Amino acid sequence: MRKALALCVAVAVCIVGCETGKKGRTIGFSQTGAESAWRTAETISIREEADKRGVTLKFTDAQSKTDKQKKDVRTLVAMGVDAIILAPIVKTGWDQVLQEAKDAGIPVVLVDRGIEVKDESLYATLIASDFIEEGRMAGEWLARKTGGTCKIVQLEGEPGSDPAIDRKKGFEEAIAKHAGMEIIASQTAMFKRSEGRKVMADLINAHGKNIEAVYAHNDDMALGAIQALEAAGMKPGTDVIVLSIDAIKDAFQAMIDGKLNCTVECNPLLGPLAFDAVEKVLAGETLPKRITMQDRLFEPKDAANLIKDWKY
Ligand code: GZL
Repeated sequence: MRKALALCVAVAVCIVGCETGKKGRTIGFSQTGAESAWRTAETISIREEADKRGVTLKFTDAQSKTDKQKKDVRTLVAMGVDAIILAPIVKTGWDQVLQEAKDAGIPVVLVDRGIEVKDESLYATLIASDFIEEGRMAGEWLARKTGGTCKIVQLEGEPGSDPAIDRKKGFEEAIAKHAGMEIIASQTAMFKRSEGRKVMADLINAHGKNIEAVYAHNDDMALGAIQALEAAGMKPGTDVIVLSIDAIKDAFQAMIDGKLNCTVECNPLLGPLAFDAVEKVLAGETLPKRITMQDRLFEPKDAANLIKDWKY
């Protein structure tokens, strides 16, 4: 009898211990900031997944400042977290910081934006969309829509960021095949809606009715540009074609309202994949260097069906 009881107690202690051990993980998440609705959706996805898995999340918000983000990562390293999830504002300048994480035995999983480092062992994997493909899809759509003749203004994302660099590259490669497609102005609006409105107002003052299309690297800037076009008495979606990337719910609404003509998907709900990757790395598994999200292109005809159940 006593032996059976001792065995039960031992088994119970093991279950609690194992469960606690799994739930005892502390993971750092270095977020870029809160520059767009997309970013907010990504933050919610990571937080919700941490809660679901019983993980303690140490969240840092770089407020769109690269120097602060490097300090944030150093703080997480000093805390001795088990792993770091990093959404890097910019592509370059990460070698030293990530070497410190590696030296501390803390693996790094990149989400949503890539980096350029000399030693690729400094991060376990990158979970992100293919931004060149997103830009290409947008450019090819506009070429089809306009028959290959169009004067375009481009609203670019954060300078030096992976999506801004590659969405520009993909779009410009696609339109280069059409002699009649010309980018008459290209300026950053930092992925922000308010900046998109301000920059677009300036571009309207400079180029006016010469503008036939607006290509924005994200929906927030496109929605700001739509406000500026309307304030100038122009009709976004009809006089001026507007296209962008992210496919947030507000973009579907703008398509239903006839003000946005196209948006390319870029899924921000990366929490489950990010924590799957963290758990595999902590279990000693080697991951593929890149896990690429698949993106679709949406037009107004798609919006009404999708908007009701759309998650971000
Ligand atoms: C894409 C992400 C971009 C979004 C923007 O993975 O980095 O940053 O397209 C966000 O909306 O600000």
